[in-house]
Amino acid sequence: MSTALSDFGLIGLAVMGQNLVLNVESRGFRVSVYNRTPAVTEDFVAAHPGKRLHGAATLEGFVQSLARPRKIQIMVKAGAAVDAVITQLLPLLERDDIVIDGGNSLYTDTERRDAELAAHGLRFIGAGVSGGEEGARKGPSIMPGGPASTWDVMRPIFESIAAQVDGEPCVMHIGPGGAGHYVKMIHNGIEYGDMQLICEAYSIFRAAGMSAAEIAEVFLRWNDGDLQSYLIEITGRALQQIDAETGQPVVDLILDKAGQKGTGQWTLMNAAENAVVISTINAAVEARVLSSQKSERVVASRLLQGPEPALLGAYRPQLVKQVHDALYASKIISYTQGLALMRTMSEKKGWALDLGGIASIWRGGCIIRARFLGRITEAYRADQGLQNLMLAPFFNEVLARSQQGWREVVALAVTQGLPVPAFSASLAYYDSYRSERLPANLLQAQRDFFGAHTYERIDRPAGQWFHTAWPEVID
Ligand code: NBP
Repeated sequence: MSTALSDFGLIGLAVMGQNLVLNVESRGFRVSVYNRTPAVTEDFVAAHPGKRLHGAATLEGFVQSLARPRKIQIMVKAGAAVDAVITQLLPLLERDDIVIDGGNSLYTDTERRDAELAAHGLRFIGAGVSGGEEGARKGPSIMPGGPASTWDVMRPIFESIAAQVDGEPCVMHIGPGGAGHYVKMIHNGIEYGDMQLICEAYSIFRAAGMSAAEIAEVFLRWNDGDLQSYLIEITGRALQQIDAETGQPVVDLILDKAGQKGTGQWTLMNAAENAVVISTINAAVEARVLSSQKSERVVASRLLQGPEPALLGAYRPQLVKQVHDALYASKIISYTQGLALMRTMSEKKGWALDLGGIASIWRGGCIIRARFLGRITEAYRADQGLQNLMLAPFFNEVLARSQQGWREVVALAVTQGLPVPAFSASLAYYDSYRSERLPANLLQAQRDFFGAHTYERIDRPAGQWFHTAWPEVID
């Protein structure tokens, strides 16, 4: 066996780890691998003869097999397992070695680990990796945080394994500390929004009496237009899949109870902490929660009244176009909100996030990859200080021309008793944001009435606060 030192090491040979290792090796790097359960390492190396792989049975052997400064990527289950691996690694590493956590870690955990490793003279990168198994193997979108000097060391490996779009790698230095994992969390929140919006479009088509095959055809046609995206494409393909046993579309046989792993909820909590509205993503997370309450919904469906369900078949000629517009406009709102949250956190943490660059590295490799992301990059390149994505001329124009169909779809769904929480939350955000005057004047009156919270007046300069002697209410 060769005694050459490896360029890169990876700990955690589950689905993501294995595929990333094969990707790194395929770019000409020698890779050492280690897994807590040694049989997994042995099987993996044995399954790939002739590749520049070194399987280590012990963590000590793994560390010793790496060229310095060591570059070690941890790809284990997010949470306590990452801390357990770091604790075992610490006594084995030397100054300036680089540890990369490529899992879906919470960015605040990354900040804690960053400080802990820095205290030991080690360099830490919290890197979000998106694209699932296939992305890991063929080219993911990578969102690395940490110091810029560490990025410079890792850049050749990251750029060679990342997805490429128009000759550009889908990786960039996101920012210091936990910025990389933070941006990955927002990516996942946006992914929740995209998926729910697609499901609402599907739900309306179902109510119009369309079959899975007919709906698939619509999605696959949309995939050639401005809605082109990985999620639209896989939706079309999923709807085409036939169950071998029953001959029915697989989608029609799947129980309507969605799971979630937590990154959507983390996004909601972060938005609440920072008072940023992400109502579309919020609706998407909550739709999964309500879907999971299947047995309660079954009981309620027999007890709670709603309009008599009627087939929307009569609307079909215009429905496909209207739903397209509702989906496109709502998607713009979802991204607008995710970007607004990143902008707020960037200012708060001093991360200097390049929002246009982030949209650009999401064009390939990751789950939300889509043609439309290039438009977001252009919008931020044209105006670095863009306050809200909807105000960029391209998006303003799309929203203007989509709004009629969008409104009709939401109105139709509401009158039919068909839930479209993400479509309607998106529309409400659009209408609220574009309202010069909201009913918050009455809200301020209420607050002043019960709590003497005071209010500003429209006929006096801003910053002057007034209180009214409201009448007493006798219970
Ligand atoms: P898992 O998240 O299922 O983790 C399994 C790996 O963690 C195995 O190698 C396991 O070793 C190791 N591990 C555990 Br569990 N506890 C450990 C401990 N205390 N010490 C050392 N190793 C431990 O793997 P995955 O699905 O490949 O995902 C890896 C990371 O990438 C996760 O953070 C995940 O959220 C993220 N991610 C996954 C995807 C995806 O599509 N799956 C996409 C994007 C990001 P063992 O073999 O000894 O049990």
